Amino acid sequence: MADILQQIASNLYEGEDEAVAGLVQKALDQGHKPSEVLQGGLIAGMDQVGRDFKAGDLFVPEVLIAARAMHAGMGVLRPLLAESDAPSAGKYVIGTVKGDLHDIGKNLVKMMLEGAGFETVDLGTDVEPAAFVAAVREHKPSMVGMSALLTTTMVQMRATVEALVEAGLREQVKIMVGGAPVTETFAKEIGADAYAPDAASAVDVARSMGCLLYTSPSPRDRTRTRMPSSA
Ligand code: B1M
Repeated sequence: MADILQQIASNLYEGEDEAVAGLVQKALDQGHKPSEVLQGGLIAGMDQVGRDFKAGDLFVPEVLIAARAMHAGMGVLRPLLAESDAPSAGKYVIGTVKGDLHDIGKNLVKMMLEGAGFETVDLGTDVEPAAFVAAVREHKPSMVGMSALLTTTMVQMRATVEALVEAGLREQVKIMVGGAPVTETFAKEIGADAYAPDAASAVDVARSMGCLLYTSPSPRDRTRTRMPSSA
């Protein structure tokens, strides 16, 4: 009998949304932590989907069905990941950049931030630079997070940073970027304050944003750089 986390991963791969939701609940009832279920079940299953999609063994409809199953599992986990007694750690505006419809990773980042006590404003997907600017003006967050999953939409991160500069709002917010094709080097190039390789690191980086910026994906070469002296 496969481990329950493996069962979650394989049911997610098959797009069995009801089974995934039930198994996630069962794993929690058995004492698995929400973060274990997320990493070892849901993300593990979606990683396999990604590998097989890349290899041409899966096609868009199958990926969408798997994504639906991921959402079903996340529906069970969301309240637990968001549970926190802590006062608001800060306001965080988040969105997937213009031209990009991928939202699973962005939603995970958002959930983890909420779990860590951040108040989030989710702009959704395909977010124009002007919409990020308007949200910063309206909500006055301490941080703005942008997600991109396509190499072709990464340029929108730069455009958004530039739009914030032009609007005179750049100095009022810290900017974090992430998503599979995004790197720390790219983050620095476009003038973002921070990069996070995954949802858990996004929380660490956001928490430490006041004094320490940038993490790298590999623990071996993990570096943290002090903010420029202006901060
Ligand atoms: Co798309 N897709 N997709 N897709 N898709 C990728 C990204 C791709 C790598 C697949 C591949 O070819 N191997 C490829 C991009 C190639 C490239 O640009 N180099 C690709 C492509 C090409 C496309 C289309 C163009 C396909 C087509 O139509 N021909 C199309 C584009 C649509 C558009 O956006 N305009 C498309 C469509 C889709 C679906 C709609 C079918 C679906 C999205 C459903 C949805 O999101 N609601 C989909 C999916 C599911 C994928 C894969 C398989 C999985 C993405 C995912 O959800 N991963 C993906 C392959 C892959 O990534 N291996 C792929 C799980 C998620 C938990 O990880 O999003 O990386 P991720 O998020 C992580 C970190 O990156 C990080 O934390 C998260 C959690 O740890 N992170 C942040 C993310 N955002 C962050 C922000 C932060 C910090 C960290 O701070 C703000």
